[in-house]
Amino acid sequence: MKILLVNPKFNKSYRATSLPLGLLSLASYLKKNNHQAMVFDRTVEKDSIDKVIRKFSPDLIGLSLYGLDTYKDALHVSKTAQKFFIPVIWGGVLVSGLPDLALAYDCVDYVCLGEGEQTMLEMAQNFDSGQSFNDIAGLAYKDQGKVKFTGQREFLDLSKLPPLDFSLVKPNEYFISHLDCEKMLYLYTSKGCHFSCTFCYNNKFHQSTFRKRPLSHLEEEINYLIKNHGMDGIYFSDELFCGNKKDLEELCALLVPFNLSWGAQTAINLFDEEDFELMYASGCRWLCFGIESGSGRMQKKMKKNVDLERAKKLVAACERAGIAAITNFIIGLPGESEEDLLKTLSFALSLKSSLFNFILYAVDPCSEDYQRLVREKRQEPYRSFKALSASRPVEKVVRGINELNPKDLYVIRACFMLHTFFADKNTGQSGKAPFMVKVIKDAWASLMGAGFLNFITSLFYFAKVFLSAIFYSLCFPKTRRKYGLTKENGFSIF
Ligand code: B12
Ligand code: SF4
Repeated sequence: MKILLVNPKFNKSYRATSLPLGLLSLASYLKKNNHQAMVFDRTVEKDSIDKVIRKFSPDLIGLSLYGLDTYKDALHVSKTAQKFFIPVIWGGVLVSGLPDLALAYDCVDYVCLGEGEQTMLEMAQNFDSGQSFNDIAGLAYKDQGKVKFTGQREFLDLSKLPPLDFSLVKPNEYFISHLDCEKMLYLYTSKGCHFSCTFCYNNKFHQSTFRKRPLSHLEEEINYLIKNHGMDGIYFSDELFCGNKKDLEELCALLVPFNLSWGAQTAINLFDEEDFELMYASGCRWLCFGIESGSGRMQKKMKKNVDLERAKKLVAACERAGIAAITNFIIGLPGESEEDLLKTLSFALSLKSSLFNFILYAVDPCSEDYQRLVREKRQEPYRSFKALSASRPVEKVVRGINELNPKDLYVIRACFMLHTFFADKNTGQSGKAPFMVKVIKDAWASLMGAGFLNFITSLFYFAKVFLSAIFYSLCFPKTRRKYGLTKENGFSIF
């Protein structure tokens, strides 16, 4: 079977910052099993979809949706496929949680629920033997206007999958400069996470399972990417990076000889102080910790259960070891009170963290929160992707789920955004204002790589974000004082 796997565009100017690893994994598995798979990433390729379909002439077209911004382009591709009478399947985190919304479009024939390697392989095998797809586990499809599910698919043993075949994509298109490296790529060592935070998609998508990939596969991939493309850094995009000590020691031992800079996002509870030295010695230069809230009450409520006192010590130890600690907080959580928010701010300000990431809460359709809020009638069920995109402004998100003032949330986010942008704390190798330098470098790369028009659109986007951050951080001094975002606490640009 010939399968075209398409990564849809986000918007006109945005270039993907990551290889489409999900599609690449599907394509590598299909190729290993003697099917013809092509990955076409509309965020980097220029050819029209019409031209690609005519040239490759696929039997099936698959699209990956992991963010709302992609659904319009996914529709455009699917409608084009329909004109050629080619069946279309949508997959990815977003549609796995909302299959009926995807199937409401006429041009979408199937939705893959959860991971797709084995599902796609069985589709290809059934196609070749002339059988229908309707008894393949892990699918949703329409039957006389009704959505039908073919049943839950077992999780695959990841050693059954081949190493990612990077000859199917153009890795150079995805290099990013990040803190200490210029040619960083996203890779992953595992799938899923055994925790069950109520705001996260993992609970439903991975059913709180955690599976490791064979390290030999990762080693082969790194070797290939260094030798053929000069990769000099890795961002491990695992949900739960290095779930235990043994995994961490084995991974660090593997990474030492490559002499790369690397970083990861992970749960802070998993580490001890001495782990950071081991990680630093193998090239780790940044770690992104999901702390989410400084309120013990909220930690329990969202089943995150970070031990805040321990987290504080570990963040300091991480920085001492020369690794930039990037701490993530979510503000505007369901049931969050002003007292909780004040605790989060006071906790964040007490951290020895290099960089902060304050995210405004948005209900993930795949999460336990979504189910509960809909049940309690505090959240409208999502009825279409269009309605879902329209529900994003914070005023709408916050209304009904907590007692916070949306303006306060904007001010807090803006202050931390600027704080991080200008931060020049010593983070070992990272030098002065690493984020500001990075944004300037990215803008330059965008000018050189993607052309003048793209540069102007990106510049416009950055200017909008930047000016809005300046507005919120300058125009509400009372709010800033209320949350301690003052000069004395290091918010010196004001
Ligand atoms: C790298 C990454 C990105 C990259 C690009 C991702 C890409 N092109 O693949 C960047 C940085 C651009 C990005 C952006 C965003 N991301 Co992101 N991202 C990730 C991350 C860290 C890794 C994704 C990955 O590569 N996984 C590994 C591969 C193997 O798994 P996979 O992608 O899930 O693919 C499997 C299945 O989903 C399925 N599948 C996927 N596509 C298809 C297609 C078909 C046809 C089939 C059959 C199956 C199938 O099979 C694949 C193989 O098993 C995940 C978290 C995670 N660890 O998964 C978040 C994640 C996907 N992102 C998320 C979010 C929210 C976003 C943003 C909205 C953030 C923001 N506020 O801007 C944007 C959205 C982008 C947009 N504008 O639409 C959420 C999605 C939540 C949800 N329920 O939708 C996640 C899960 C993080 C989280 N924990 O909340 N992201
Ligand atoms: S937020 Fe992080 S720790 Fe919690 S379930 Fe999701 S991936 Fe796991």
